[in-house]
Amino acid sequence: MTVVLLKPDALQRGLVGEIINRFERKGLKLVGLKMMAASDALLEEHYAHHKDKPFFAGLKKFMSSSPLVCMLWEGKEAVDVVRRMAGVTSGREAELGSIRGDFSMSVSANIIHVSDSQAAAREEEARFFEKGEIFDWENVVFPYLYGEDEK
Ligand code: IDP
Ligand code: MG
Repeated sequence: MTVVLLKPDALQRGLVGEIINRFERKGLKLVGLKMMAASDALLEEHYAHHKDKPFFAGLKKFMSSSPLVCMLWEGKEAVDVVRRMAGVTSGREAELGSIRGDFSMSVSANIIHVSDSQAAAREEEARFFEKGEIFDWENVVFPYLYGEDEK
């Protein structure tokens, strides 16, 4: 399970469907989806590693300028797969074909947040989702998404 947040630039630019489509086509399973207005307190916790950086005030302003679209995606090695699909932090440096590489020209307005480790994914799941907002549904195409030895 990994956490994906679509940032205000994704919502404003009408990229929400495009991005969900990429994860669906890849074969990831959507188990949580909602919109949320990010509070200052939530952003201070989520971006604690940047709290003392000069760009922090601007980052908070950007992240609370429109709602976030929050998602939980499940799949084998989902954290790593989704990280690679998002691309590196700077949209200018991100590989073409990645979400940031295809849609962003910026280090800050870079469309998407994704969990960067299993531990971060667990923390972020608890930070952004209530238990009742997570759905354990059976994906009937599962047998066709993985090989016998991967199930
Ligand atoms: P990540 O999102 O690729 O994991 P982090 O270094 O964890 O990158 O930074 C979190 C977010 O903070 C970035 O996605 C970006 O929106 C913003 N950010 C990071 N570095 C800068 C910067 O140098 N200037 C402005 N914003 C930044
Ligand atoms: Mg990060």
